Amino acid sequence: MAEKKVVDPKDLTSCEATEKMLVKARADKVVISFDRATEMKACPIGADSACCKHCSMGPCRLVSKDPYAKEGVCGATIDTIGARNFARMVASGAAAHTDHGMSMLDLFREVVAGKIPEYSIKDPEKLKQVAASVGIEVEDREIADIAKDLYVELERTYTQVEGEIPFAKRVPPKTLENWRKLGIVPRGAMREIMELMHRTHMGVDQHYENIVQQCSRTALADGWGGSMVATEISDILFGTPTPVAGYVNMGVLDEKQVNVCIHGHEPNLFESMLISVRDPEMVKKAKEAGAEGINLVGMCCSGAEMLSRHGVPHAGNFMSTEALLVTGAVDAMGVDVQCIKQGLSKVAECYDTKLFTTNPRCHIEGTEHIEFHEHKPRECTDRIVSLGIERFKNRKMPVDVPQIKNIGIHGFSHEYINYMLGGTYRSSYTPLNDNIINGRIRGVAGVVGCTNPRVKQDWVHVELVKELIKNDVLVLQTGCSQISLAKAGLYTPEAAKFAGAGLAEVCETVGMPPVLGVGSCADNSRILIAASEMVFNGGLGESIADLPVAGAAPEWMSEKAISIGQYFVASGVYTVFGVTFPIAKNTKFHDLLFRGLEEEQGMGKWGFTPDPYEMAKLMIEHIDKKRKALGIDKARDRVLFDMEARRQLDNAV
Ligand code: NFS
Ligand code: SF4
Repeated sequence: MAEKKVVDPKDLTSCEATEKMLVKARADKVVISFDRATEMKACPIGADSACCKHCSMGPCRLVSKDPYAKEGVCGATIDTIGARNFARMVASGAAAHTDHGMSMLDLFREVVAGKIPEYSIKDPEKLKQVAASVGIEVEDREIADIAKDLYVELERTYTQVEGEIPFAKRVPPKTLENWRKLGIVPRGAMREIMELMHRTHMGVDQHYENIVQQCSRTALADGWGGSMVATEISDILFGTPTPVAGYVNMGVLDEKQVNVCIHGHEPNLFESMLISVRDPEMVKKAKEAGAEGINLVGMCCSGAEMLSRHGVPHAGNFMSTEALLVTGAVDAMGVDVQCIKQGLSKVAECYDTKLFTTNPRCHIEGTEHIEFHEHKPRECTDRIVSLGIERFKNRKMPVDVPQIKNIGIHGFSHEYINYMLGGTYRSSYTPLNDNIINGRIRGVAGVVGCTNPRVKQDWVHVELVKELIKNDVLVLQTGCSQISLAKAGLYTPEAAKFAGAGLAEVCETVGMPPVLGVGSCADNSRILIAASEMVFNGGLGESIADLPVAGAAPEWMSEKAISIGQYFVASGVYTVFGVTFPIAKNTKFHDLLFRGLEEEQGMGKWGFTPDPYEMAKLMIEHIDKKRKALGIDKARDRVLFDMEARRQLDNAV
């Protein structure tokens, strides 16, 4: 039998805590996804999406080295096959976000109808703002009436058969005009996703350009639809984030307390859990079991959302979820939907952690299911806590928690950025625009997305972001990427020292970190809104495509990331992905995504490189290209000269 390949943990992750737990897992003979990734050689044909199994005349494999050498049995070319596979990723990713958003809207409807006493409208101001933005009358009206109207209006985001979705009203007019010209303003998400699935069925759409058009429309139904509704409704129900200090990393686990972890994407499960762990009865029970208290921590996106909204400690991102259980310190873990590795089930069993699925959409074979019912939310969360307390009392496993935690400031919603920059009386994006125009800030980048065992965990995120801020690019972040940088200590105002002189000056004046965390992946919609505000404020062009901005998902892995990428591109943003890009090079389809969409359709375009320095270079070059087109490239030269001149003066003294 061949020797198993063992990779040095240092090459698999730059997260010290995760590395320690990987070493421990190996010693304990427990396999986690880092080692499964080494064992599983990625299929090179699949990696390029050069295969099709859409019908049983196949599966058909085209050789990606010479993509036009062969065709599928039905005659499908590489462009059709590649575009169809890509489209299905968009459809699945968009479905995940929009189904999540629809759950939030279901919750909102029930809260407004007074059927869930546990929740209420926490942010009536935001309710009014959102309602007004979609044309609902808000003056002199009861909150409950506005809320009812808003529900009806936002439901169209999903169900509308004809016409534009409500949040199309928030899109800068020039951008919207372009979408209308291209026929990609979304109708309801259900319709767009259904049509995309139909078109990618065997023998339907066999023109890659036409498939890509529906990809854009579907992805926009996610970004400006489902995801945006998820964000706005969560803010209305649970509060709009404002900066809050919070800890990240595995050191947030506390050996002396009952550790409860929530991992997934739906804030309602987490919000209810927060109420459960604070219930004096529950705390009493924990103390009777010998614990000092109950310690609630988050992981992945709902974790990032709770960190941003309430400062709830965050234990780690996607590639740390199994590793966290290896500590032996997690007494109970509740998961809902998305990015939940099936492997957690076995690891939980090995370390005697109580693992529970809670959402009817997500069961795991061999894992106990305690359903979370939105009308009786605490039934589920109380039970998870009780079983966690039970496990604490009978802890059998040795506990080994890496004592590493990092403080940072999180929770920069679009509303707060507005306020922070402009102050209460003149809250606006004008100061941001001014600082971009005068060149102190070169541009804005969104760095988001997953971690992936095919690359060294966190490393690509951290190196990329450091490179960007060093070059005066302000970085907005969400999801697992936000956690990577928080672990690297970039979420403190002091991290301004890593920034270039211009950006550092702005950060110091405003007292903000050079990297702003805005929440979960669904909260990427906040970045879209920020981009629109930059357009509305003036001086930086008329459409999102004119802005000196760029996006990246350097360690992406999920189909959701592809949907996000496509909606950023369709919105006008140059978006660079790392790890691998799931289409064959040297094809017409590739050329369309990587060039044509920008040059021929006035959108953004895709980019790819696994290398963080190259990625930063591509993004900065794009930002500079846009600055030049706006005629503000000279301003920046002057600022740089000023800085240099100042330094020379300093040296002379
Ligand atoms: Ni986004 Fe969140 Fe993380 Fe990636 Fe998964 S948790 S929705 S998909 S892995 S950032
Ligand atoms: Fe092959 Fe065409 Fe069937 Fe795909 S749809 S499996 S390319 S025959």
